[in-house]
Amino acid sequence: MKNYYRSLLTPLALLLTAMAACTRQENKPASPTTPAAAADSVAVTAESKSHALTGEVIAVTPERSAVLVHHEEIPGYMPAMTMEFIVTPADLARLKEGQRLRARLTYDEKNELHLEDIELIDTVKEREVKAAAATLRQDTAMRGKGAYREIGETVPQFSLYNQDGEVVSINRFRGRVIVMNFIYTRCPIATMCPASTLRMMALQHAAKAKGITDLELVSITLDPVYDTPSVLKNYADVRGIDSANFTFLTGPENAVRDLLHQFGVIVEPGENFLKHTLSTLLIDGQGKIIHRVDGTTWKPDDFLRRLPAHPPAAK
Ligand SMILES: [Cu+2]
Repeated sequence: MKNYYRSLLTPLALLLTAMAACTRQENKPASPTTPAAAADSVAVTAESKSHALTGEVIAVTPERSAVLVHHEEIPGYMPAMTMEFIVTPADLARLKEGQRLRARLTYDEKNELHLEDIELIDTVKEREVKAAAATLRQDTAMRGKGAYREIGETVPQFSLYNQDGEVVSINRFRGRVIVMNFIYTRCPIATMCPASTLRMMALQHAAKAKGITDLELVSITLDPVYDTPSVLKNYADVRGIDSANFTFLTGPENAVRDLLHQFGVIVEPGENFLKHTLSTLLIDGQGKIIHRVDGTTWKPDDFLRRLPAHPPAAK
């Protein structure tokens, strides 16, 4: 583990130097003298002119192409408040008072506020996901220092949203073998999340070619605020991912944080970047972790060989 971190120090230092050179704001990178903090680091260089927002429609004002929304706190940016936002004509036509929504807050050239990528929140589903997050929170807190799930242990219970906005509980995959990893869609380092997704796709194709029908690929986002279901759907679509047995999951920040904790994935948010480690896990049909590889070196073939007994290959 230590060597693994250390081997990443040089690319990290190069990356951070490059970032400092090309961003206007000075980011304060983690000191490269602390190996744990300097784990697989990546940068999100996207302008901070876009923020994830969750709120409730208070009024629709077509004459101004706007909606009045009471939004929740936007961490690190703005407290909860009621504000007017410009929306597209299509959104204007479908939005109604009392609806809960998730959207991206952006500014135009005139510094007017807009809401984009609006997703209506199903309050029944939201309650289910929040309840599961509360249970997970309790479980993580109770386990304390023992929260990390070792090989041989069972995965925690959780419910998140998939790329179609459906609530997916881990129990849905009972009886099926899961290969799980953790990524985020804006990861700019080709050898990190993008490569991990390509390997998941390669594994999916290889398993299909071998006639394996009980495999599920699950990618949980490290960046749930940005990676909403529609962002994940777009990520899957542009890569031509077959979603039949490849699920992307997102959900409340606290739930994702607890899962990362239990699965031993480290994420450290910076001002404009996320630093994170990578882990890929193999979970059997009873929810038991049977193999894991930390870092970027996992091989689809290795996981394919380790899949537990599966139906005979189609001839
Ligand atoms: Cu990444």
